[in-house]
Amino acid sequence: MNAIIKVTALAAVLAAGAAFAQQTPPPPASNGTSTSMDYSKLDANGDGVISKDEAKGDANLSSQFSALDTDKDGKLSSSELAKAKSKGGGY
Ligand SMILES: [Ca+2]
Ligand SMILES: [Ca+2]
Repeated sequence: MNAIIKVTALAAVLAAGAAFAQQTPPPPASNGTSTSMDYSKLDANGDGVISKDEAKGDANLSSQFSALDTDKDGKLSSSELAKAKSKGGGY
């Protein structure tokens, strides 16, 4: 009897744990460069860089995309955005 209660309790704990895990949103992919600006919002897939598609969410950023993409890899990294910001170009 005791064993059955233990097993039942264990199953309940496991079920609760699984439910909890499913409800927990995945942690944001932070590469140590989390910013409070719209950057994280624009990074729709959370890979830490803004692709050309993602930049379309911001008309200003989109229009300056090629100028800001200094290494021409088709993505804006946080450092590229930081450089743009330090230039005082809005982005
Ligand atoms: Ca992205
Ligand atoms: Ca780039």
